[in-house]
Amino acid sequence: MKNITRRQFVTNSLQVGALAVTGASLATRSLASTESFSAFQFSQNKLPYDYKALEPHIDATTMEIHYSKHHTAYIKNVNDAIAAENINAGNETEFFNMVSKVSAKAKNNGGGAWNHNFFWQIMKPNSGAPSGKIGDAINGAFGSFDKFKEQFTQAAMGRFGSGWAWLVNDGGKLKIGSTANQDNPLMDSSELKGTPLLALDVWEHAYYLKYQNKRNEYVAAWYNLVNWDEAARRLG
Ligand code: MN3
Repeated sequence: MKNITRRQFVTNSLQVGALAVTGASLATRSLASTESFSAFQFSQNKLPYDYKALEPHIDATTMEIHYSKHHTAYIKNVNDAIAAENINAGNETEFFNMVSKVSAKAKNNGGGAWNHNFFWQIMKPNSGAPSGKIGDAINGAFGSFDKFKEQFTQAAMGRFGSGWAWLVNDGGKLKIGSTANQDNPLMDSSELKGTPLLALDVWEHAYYLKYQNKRNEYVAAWYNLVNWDEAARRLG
């Protein structure tokens, strides 16, 4: 008797399941024809160097966990949220322009997806001081590279809890600031606005294995890794 009941239950469930699938695909089709639903999804850029390339300043284990666990999870979670919420953005810019209207899951993971793709790109092994047009821009805006580092370090150290320090180009003016959590200057909700030129991840997951509570040592070491050519390219 129990077996028959169970079999009947399974059969009913399958029928309900089939109806649900039919209903969902009809809904998707009608949405696609009336609202031109976009299938934009974030993707994880390939790391431009191997995990140990930034040693001794950032260790290989931190890089591996940061890239393959944290960043990968942000990408998956934002894409799940985009699909679940039918977020109709055509690209990253549109997504961040409407980010105040999406769920916290979509916003936080979308920020995490974009910020880390950017972060990997603006680092490289064995960098030095900025030169050429980005050097001139830094000197013009902050007085000197040392004064820039002082202000940027303050932004990174002053961010309480998790977040990011940024150098942005706001309409031709270079500015330093910070954001909480995975917020970034592209978000419609962000107080700090502008085109990102540099970013520094100050979440503990970015440094704790090697530096423990010494965020200041991580920030100081990071200046050896800044990809100034990439910052110059983004300055335009
Ligand atoms: Mn991170």
